[in-house]
Amino acid sequence: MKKSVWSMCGMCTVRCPIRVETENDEVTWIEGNPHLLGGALCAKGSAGISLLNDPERPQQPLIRKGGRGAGRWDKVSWDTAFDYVAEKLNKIVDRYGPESVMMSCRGGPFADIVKAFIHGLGSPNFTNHDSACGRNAHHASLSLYGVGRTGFAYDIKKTRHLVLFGRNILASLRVAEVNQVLDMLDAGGRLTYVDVRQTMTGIKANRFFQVRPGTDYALALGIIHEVIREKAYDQEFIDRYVSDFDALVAFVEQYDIDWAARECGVKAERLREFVRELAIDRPQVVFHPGWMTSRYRDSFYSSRALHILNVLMGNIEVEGGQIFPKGPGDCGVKGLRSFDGQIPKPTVKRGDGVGWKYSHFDKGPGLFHLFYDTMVTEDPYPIKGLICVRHDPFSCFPDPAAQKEALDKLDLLVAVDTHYSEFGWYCDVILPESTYLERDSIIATQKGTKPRFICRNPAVAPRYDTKSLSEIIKGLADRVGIGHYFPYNSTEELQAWQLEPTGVRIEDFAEKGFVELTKEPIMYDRQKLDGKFKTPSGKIEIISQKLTEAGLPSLKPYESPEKPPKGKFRLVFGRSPVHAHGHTINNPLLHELMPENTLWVNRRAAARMGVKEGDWVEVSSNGMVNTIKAHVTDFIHPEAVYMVHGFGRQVPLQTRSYHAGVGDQKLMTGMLAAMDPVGGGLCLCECLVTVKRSSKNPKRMVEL
Ligand SMILES: Nc1nc2c(c(=O)[nH]1)N[C@H]1C(S)=C(S)[C@@H](COP(=O)(O)OP(=O)(O)OC[C@H]3O[C@@H](n4cnc5c(=O)[nH]c(N)nc54)[C@H](O)[C@@H]3O)O[C@H]1N2
Ligand SMILES: Nc1nc2c(c(=O)[nH]1)N[C@H]1C(S)=C(S)[C@@H](COP(=O)(O)OP(=O)(O)OC[C@H]3O[C@@H](n4cnc5c(=O)[nH]c(N)nc54)[C@H](O)[C@@H]3O)O[C@H]1N2
Ligand code: SF4
Ligand SMILES: [Mo]
Repeated sequence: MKKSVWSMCGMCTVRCPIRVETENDEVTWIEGNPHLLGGALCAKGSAGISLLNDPERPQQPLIRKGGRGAGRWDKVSWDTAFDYVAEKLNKIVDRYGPESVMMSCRGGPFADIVKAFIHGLGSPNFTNHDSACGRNAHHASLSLYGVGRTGFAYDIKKTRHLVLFGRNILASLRVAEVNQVLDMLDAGGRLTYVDVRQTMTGIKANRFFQVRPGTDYALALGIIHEVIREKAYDQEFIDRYVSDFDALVAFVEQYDIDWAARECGVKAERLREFVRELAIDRPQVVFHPGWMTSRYRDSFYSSRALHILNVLMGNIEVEGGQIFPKGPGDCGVKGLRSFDGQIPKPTVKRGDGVGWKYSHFDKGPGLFHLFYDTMVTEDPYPIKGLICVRHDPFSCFPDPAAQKEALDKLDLLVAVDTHYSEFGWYCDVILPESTYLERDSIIATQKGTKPRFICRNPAVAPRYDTKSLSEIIKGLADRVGIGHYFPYNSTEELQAWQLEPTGVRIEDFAEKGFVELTKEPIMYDRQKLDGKFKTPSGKIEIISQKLTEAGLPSLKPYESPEKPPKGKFRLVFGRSPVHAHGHTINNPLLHELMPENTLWVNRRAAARMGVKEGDWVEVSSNGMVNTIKAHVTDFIHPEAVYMVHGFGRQVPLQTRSYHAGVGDQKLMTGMLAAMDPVGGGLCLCECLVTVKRSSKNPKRMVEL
């Protein structure tokens, strides 16, 4: 029998809306939801079928029987696995208190149920991956506007000039955003791209600045200086909504465009030309603050400077600029009922110090990497249990060996994952979640000018003995005495419970896979934005009161990044359009498209080392040595080498990806605590590596 099912892709965390066709319980076709994406899907999304049918994933709950990481497992029933985990959790709670359990979940709309579990247990320690992703950009946004990274949507389609610093938007992608960029270019919009290497985005751009690694802050300061000198800013918007503009003017006095050009290694005249264009294109100009920009010591300040440029452009709540995402409330509709919203927040202080030791950080998910220190010192209290849902800390954070040392102090490690993650392989228990094609999820809200509710429906029956997250949470909750927070026995009951206050019914999703909460896009009156900026003063704060109270500068003087000594390079990293971090590397189809990563090396630097395209090179840092093939190119700054993140996996049951390529995070030895003290992001780009030609290369014959 043929079926058409509305769902959401799960091959990466973007969760694009999709339509899936099935025949006799087999998936025959996947496409982007035609109502929202015009059918478009990325390579990873299309490879979902080969995830579904891949036997190299956990097929039933597993309990470790050898030492941690030894790879010897007992295959058990769900009841046995739930009982095992619950018994350990109950023991930890009895002995150390509930705060000794922490839970991490890769953010997004489905995290609600995970937060509810850990808060229901009585622990404040919910966390996620973000200190290795967007925390600097998030905290920069909070310090300026009082709203976080998701506090604005970028109206890229209608923008006249999109400016991207290390935001490789066409490769590190979201399908809807790629469509918008292409539409914007077709309509004559401009794209300016800044990176240390050429990328898929750079080659589509009208202008590409190849900068010296780590100098984005200098570039942004120089641009601010020139924008102010040329009076290319929105005076009226600034007078109305911005505090301490004068402090900004005085601060950037020293950073003129010629200085910035010299510091970054780009041409001053091209920068001037760029600023003259901004003057014409504003307010329809978007400076993307960097998703994760590049993780340098001062990335918080470079991201903040990019946010400041948006403010100078006056691009807030205008078409083609930054728009406040609207929610159900803006449409006169009550929001979905939240699981976490029903539960009193635990009052005990967080184990990572966020909110008390570090008062300027957003309490929300805190900062995962800080828990490693807590595990070792047991200050402010011991951490004894860790459950990771859809999160692989050994891929996500630097130095897995150091992480293991800290984790060895814990009594319980659990992975809830669709794959064998590197972390899962080290755990005591793996609870396998069904893939997105085999399961439903809780209903989610997607905010925007036209907010909507959206849901994921199972396309086919689970291939193996796996469960959905809501079933897993319920199974555990019942056994640790908090089942009443999860009042459902089936998906129908769960979704009905969520939808109850909204007036929307589950049948309403049948037509398009989502329910739009407004017919027309909603924009606020730009003259009445008071109250929208949630800073202490209610203004856009150039000098942030919160940072000042924490004794931290809002405008930090620029410091030039270290130049790598001879033989060393700065290790930078990024994504491939055909992989999502580490978890698609073993996917049969995607592995075929990109089986391993390479090390990009600048042609002149390679010539000095006698390295040619395809040669093996040894890349090492602090005693960690790896061998990888070189990709020799003119299109990377000579101070940097680059690799795609996610490779170098070490799970033997994943035969395609086992030891294929190199994991950049494994080279970042000793960097688990290397945090930007103001932004909270890990300084992943501050790793210098030594590169040399490997003895593994076949001897070249000498031509006579
Ligand atoms: N050195 C270095 N470190 C980095 C990065 C880098 O480029 N270099 N990138 C950083 C960035 S931007 C990020 S976002 C993080 C990402 O770090 P993670 O969040 O750890 O990465 P992912 O691979 O997206 O997902 C983690 C786990 O989710 C599992 N998973 C996938 N789908 C599902 C599902 O449907 N259900 C469940 N339960 N599990 C699922 C995967 O199998 C994987 O084990 O890493 C960061 N760390
Ligand atoms: N296909 C695919 N798409 C994805 C993901 C995925 O795994 N696969 N992951 C998603 C996630 S979680 C995230 S966070 C986003 C990340 O989206 P992006 O931030 O756009 O991601 P990256 O590919 O990591 O790009 C980082 C870029 O920074 C550059 N860079 C390094 N140093 C500097 C510097 O000093 N200055 C400048 N200007 N650039 C520098 C690198 O060369 C690289 O091109 O992508 C998302 N989209
Ligand atoms: S960007 Fe690609 S992999 Fe990610 S959710 Fe969308 S279609 Fe799926
Ligand atoms: Mo990310």
